[in-house]
Amino acid sequence: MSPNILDAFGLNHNDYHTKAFGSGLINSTWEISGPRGRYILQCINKNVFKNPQDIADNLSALEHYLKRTSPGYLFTAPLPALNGKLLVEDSDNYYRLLPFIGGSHTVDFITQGQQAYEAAKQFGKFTRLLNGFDPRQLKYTLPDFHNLNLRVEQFKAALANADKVVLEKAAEEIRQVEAHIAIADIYKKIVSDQQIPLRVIHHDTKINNVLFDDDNNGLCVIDLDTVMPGYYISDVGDMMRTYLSAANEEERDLDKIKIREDYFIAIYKGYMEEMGDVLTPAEKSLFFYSGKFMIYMQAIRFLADFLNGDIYYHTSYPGHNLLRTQNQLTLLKRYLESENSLQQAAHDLEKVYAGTNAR
Ligand code: GN1
Ligand code: MG
Repeated sequence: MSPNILDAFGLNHNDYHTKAFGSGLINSTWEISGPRGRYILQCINKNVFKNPQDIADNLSALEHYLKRTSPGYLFTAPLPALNGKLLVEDSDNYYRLLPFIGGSHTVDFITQGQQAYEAAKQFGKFTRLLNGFDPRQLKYTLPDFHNLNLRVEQFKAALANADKVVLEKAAEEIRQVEAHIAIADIYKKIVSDQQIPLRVIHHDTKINNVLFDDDNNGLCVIDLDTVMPGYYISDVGDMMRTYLSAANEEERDLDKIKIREDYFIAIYKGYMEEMGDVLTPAEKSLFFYSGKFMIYMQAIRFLADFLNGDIYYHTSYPGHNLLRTQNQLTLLKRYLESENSLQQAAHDLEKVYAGTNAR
């Protein structure tokens, strides 16, 4: 990052200390500290977000709405640069500056069911507070981001274009992805029958996108680039994908991938405490499916990137994306093995959370 970026935000780069912060696969983040306090600086990858102005427009619209309807809600909006714009550009990237919320912290590895509960509650709360906001007012910052139909098409295109050696290396993973295509067929039907409504959805519900206070209560959700119209199965599904197993998507020892049923229950409780009154019966019936949907889609995306020669996700060793694919396929397998007991747990909880008035 060039020091000019800080200057553009009115922070003299000689006075501010910069340190890497967090661990995203797409955007880079720094903590900036100096005379006027602490900030978060984020770099937005131009190759991924083709039109970052859409992000800024979405955030302004949401901030405006929430200020009026939920003034106490902590909404982490970016700070304007000296020229009044929310984004500063150099040749490769866009940058934005956010206030550092004092007394807050993020969590990189989820180690307690309580964290899953708090996070699910924050993601549920976000969508609930925006229930009166027409999602169609938002721009698609990443068009077709969680469109599983398109991800399947991209995977097929990658298959058609991949070279023979790569195809051989991934033969078993390709077979497994094809064997689970029914997961994509269900999605196709959900969309074509308009079974569930569009809502304001976060689309990146990893644990490090939640701010916690010093007592480990959830404060709010952050990293709002992918907030756009979507289906709730994206948010709940990505929580399943990233909270249920103690071993995350980078784990190479696949035996460590196990489903923690108590975390599933925690996600259910946290999310439904907020959204139990809002979701339709059709949406609720897809609660378990949401995990299949997101785990499968991530497996496909990692595999397509491997086949394409690692052009999208940051990789740090050869075969990294193939390993991630194996990891996600293992997670999917474990998740499906737990289906009966997880479905039962959701069913038992449904009576408790249907109609509880969200706070
Ligand atoms: C990317 O940048 P990060 O790590 O928050 C990706 C997500 C994937 C995730 C997998 C814009 O998120 O969709 O789930 O990697 N974001 C984008 O780790 O593609
Ligand atoms: Mg992120």
